[in-house]
Amino acid sequence: MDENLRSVDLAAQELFQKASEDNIETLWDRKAALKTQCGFGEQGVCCRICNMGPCRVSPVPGKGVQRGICGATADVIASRHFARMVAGGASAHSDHGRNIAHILHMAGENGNYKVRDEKKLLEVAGRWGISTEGKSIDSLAHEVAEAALNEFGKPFGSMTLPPSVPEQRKKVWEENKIVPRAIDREVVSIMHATTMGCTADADSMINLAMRTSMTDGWGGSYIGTEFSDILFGTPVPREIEANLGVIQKNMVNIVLHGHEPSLSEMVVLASEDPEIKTLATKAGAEGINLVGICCTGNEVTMRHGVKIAGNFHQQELAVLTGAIEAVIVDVQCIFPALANLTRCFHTKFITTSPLAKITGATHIEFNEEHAYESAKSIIREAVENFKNRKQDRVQIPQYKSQGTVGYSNRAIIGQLDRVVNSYTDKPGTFKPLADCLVSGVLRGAVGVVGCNNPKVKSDYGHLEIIKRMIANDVIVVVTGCAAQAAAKAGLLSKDAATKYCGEGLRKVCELADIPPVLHMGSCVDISRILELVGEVAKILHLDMSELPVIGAAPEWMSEKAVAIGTYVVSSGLDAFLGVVPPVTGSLEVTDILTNRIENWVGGKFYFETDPVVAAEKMLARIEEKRAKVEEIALQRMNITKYDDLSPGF
Ligand code: SF4
Ligand code: MSK
Repeated sequence: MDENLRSVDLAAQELFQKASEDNIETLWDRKAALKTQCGFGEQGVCCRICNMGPCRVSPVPGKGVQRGICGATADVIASRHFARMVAGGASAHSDHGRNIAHILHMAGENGNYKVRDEKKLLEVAGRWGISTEGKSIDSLAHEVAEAALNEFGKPFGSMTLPPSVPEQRKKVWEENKIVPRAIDREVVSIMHATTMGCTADADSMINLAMRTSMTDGWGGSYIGTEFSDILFGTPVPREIEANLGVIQKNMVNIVLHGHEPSLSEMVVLASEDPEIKTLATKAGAEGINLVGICCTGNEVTMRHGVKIAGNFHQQELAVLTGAIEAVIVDVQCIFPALANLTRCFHTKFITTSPLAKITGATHIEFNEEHAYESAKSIIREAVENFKNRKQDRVQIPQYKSQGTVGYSNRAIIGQLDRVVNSYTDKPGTFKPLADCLVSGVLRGAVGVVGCNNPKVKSDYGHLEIIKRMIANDVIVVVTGCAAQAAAKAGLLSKDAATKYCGEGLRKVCELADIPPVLHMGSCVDISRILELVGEVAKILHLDMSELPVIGAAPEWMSEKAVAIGTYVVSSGLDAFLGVVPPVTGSLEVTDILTNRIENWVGGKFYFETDPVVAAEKMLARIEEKRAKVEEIALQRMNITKYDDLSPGF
């Protein structure tokens, strides 16, 4: 494939060219080698659940083989596969949340991990119903961590829901029987229900998948975000740079890649250690340059301003610059291909988690009990490797953009407080944002999230959708690799407001001093978006499904995105997928997800591969929801004009 068709990113295009000149394989070559991908798999109608199979059934009703050996139809097979994807994604996010809870449990004044945000700890303790009186910060942290850890295997009752869930939404979940029980229990239930000889009804299967997805967004991911904020600090806006141009020719370059911040936080600290700095100077380097990829990159950029080297599709490209001393990874979204690729250069590929050992990598297990020393020994490997770099093989594309990251909800409220009107009720809420939505200054809000996928041109879908939203006065929030695509394209800069936005959004950005695209963090931080939407809905006395708010994953690839899409829809919002999920071999499952599910929970999936068409549909859907929003809000607040309550912006 022509390099320019693979990615809209000029840095990526330059390195694709280098890879092909040097005969080095990348994901695009492996994609091409697969030739046509399996149509049965792509449509979700190949079942491998028991060893009578695999059974491939026809995606066309009435034509070809209609049932697997046990009699399972395309509807059964596709719905089971979808549910297992949800369970896989929910497990990854929730296990991440659990690990952070364990770290909080070991935090202490004299330990490596400390409580950095006491205010957040007190807030979270309140929401778990834990009394704070007379307790030291450390013992409170342990109690909160224990309460969260008990949520995972809770034997009775249902999951403790955050206070940001509106009452109307809870009722919808109760009516649909999708109030989640314990986090682990729902995942195990899916594995049970999808095993041979259990659920063989698409409606029931999707219903179970919905309940499981809720343990992710409102459970494991929510815990992951809140506890990371307690431990490592709630993000505040900070200026950063993004794209491969952040790699420095004369420095030790270390890529931090993966998801969980427990290791990367310690690496950031260790990189400042005088012993490590001296080692770098002795090795002939001007210093240590940490750069991030994927969600670990998002975590450390939000809290420390670590520069972003790129998103999912740039993990191999960073190595291709020839200037990376080590790629240090924790869990999730890591290409096993990095083992072979790094061998073509001097780069060390260091795995650190027992959950993500990779053949051919150097495994140095991260020991959380001795986190700082452990991080130091990992980073030492990188520094000592500087001398092995072949400077004549170095090619760093000179592309990078500036932007602002770190919009936690507390930070957003902080910005909104700058424009609170004298007689609006009180500062410290999302009310100005709610005002803007009701008045129509902002037409709506869209969360653009998710990965890159070689089935579509890298970053194109993210950027097209984001630009079309902000041009039409729809504010955008971003997480994950979509956030990094936006950062690379300069859309996280405050200047983007003048360059790309409609009049209403531009005014809001000027007054609140924000970019039109707000970086809210990593994939687990979509919980921040849920909290924001829930709180705005509560201010307006609406259900989340009644707000002109939409989620989009234009280039998703991971099971985690399927879990996210499902909890977004279950929370009442539409989810636009730019890559079609493997369910289209079943008309029934496709109909449930893109149509009937709306009657259950108020939101639905759209499968739309053309981002221009997707953007048009999103804007139309926002306007459709808008028509109701003001009327409903006025009615429920028992006033005749929303302006009576507040003039808004
Ligand atoms: Fe085939 Fe049924 Fe076994 Fe699936 S569960 S592999 S459809 S026999
Ligand atoms: S890292 S899940 S490629 S967004 Fe969260 Fe990026 Fe997708 Fe991984």
